[in-house]
Amino acid sequence: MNLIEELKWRDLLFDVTDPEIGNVLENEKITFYVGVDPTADSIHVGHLMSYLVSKRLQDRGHHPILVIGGGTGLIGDPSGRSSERQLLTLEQSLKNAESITKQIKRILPTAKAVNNYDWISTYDIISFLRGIGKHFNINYMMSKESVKSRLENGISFTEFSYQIIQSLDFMHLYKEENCKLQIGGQDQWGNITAGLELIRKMLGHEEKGYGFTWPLLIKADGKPFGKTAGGAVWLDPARTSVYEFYQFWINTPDNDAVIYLKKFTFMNVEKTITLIEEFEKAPHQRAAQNKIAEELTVIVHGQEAYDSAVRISKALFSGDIKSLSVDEIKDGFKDVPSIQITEDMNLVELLIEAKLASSKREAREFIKNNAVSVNGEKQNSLDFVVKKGNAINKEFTILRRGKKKYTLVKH
Ligand code: 629
Repeated sequence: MNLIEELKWRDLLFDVTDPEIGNVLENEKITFYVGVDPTADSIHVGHLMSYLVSKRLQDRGHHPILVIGGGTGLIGDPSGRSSERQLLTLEQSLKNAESITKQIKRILPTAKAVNNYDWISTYDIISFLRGIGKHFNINYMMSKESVKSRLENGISFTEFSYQIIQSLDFMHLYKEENCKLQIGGQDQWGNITAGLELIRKMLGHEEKGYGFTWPLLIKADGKPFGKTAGGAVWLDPARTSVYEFYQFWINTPDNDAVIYLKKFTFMNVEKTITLIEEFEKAPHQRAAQNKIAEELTVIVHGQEAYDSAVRISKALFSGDIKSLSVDEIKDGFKDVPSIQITEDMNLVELLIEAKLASSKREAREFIKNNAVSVNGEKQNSLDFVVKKGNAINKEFTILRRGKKKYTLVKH
């Protein structure tokens, strides 16, 4: 299977500007690019596809350029948005660009990363309007989905102009880096084709660039990919802990698992097919989810962080939390119900306070039946007192009733 066939098989091709790109990718090693705007100081799983598709191209010998939109981030892409964006300050945009660059370089360590502020900021208004603006027809610009869909509710001249700025990037990279291809999500089609147009008009009609897009990811339940009850799933471990990131993938519904396996993992096609068969025979064993979670956690956070996430998950499942570090416990118990106590407390009363038992009688039953553990150790004495002095890090105690019911007690 060649690259384009593989991308099709994985359902990663939505549109191509020219079917000839298949042969180009087969016969040449080309430079290509993908861009991101630094709207926050971290990217989230919704941005991941750019770098995973780039990795697939790089693994076949093509050369990625990662454009971090310190400049375009100051303008605001209207693509896929129903309303005007809040403007970023220059300081924010450049600071965000810096931290996003680090994240992306972890995924693609050998790729070249550039900030488009470096060239966009050099244009003055007269040379921009005369030299670039003359190549853009207003009707053409208004026919782009990103603009057309906004005409009723309004769009500023700033966002309207965005496609020109992204086109400048493609032309700049085409000229300076011999970059022949731009890739992006489905919503980027208008910006990518505008760039190709500018390349032909300014650099000559014999010049040939390419573009392709991948489809927007929609979950089997119709909801957008990448959002949980807690909001976006970020790559920055300070926003979304590695354990939460791992759990996000582990919780992939069975209905989405085969699709994710194809789109997100890097096993070759044969191995992927074998795993799909295995998964479909025994979905309860969750082979697909485990593989997806493993590969993505390792790619984004590294092997050690992945091992730690697995350790936390196993410990939560088995109740053996003694093997965890304080930080691992903090990560693993972040979403577990918690209560605050100000004094040492008898276990019977504490179980009621924690809503793990509904009465003293029930609490005593649980304790006598060996169903209660404190910090990973079974407690069957009715007189047991939970003390701050014995708390983990002198901060918290973990109560467990039965297999699954946990409460984090904060002292
Ligand atoms: C300068 C900036 C360029 C080329 C591209 C860009 C960024 C682009 C954009 N992309 C989205 C973003 O940054 O806004 N104008 O949030 C986002 N992208 C990933 C996928 C996307 C797209 O980062 O392409 O389709 C989401 O799946 O929306 O010279």
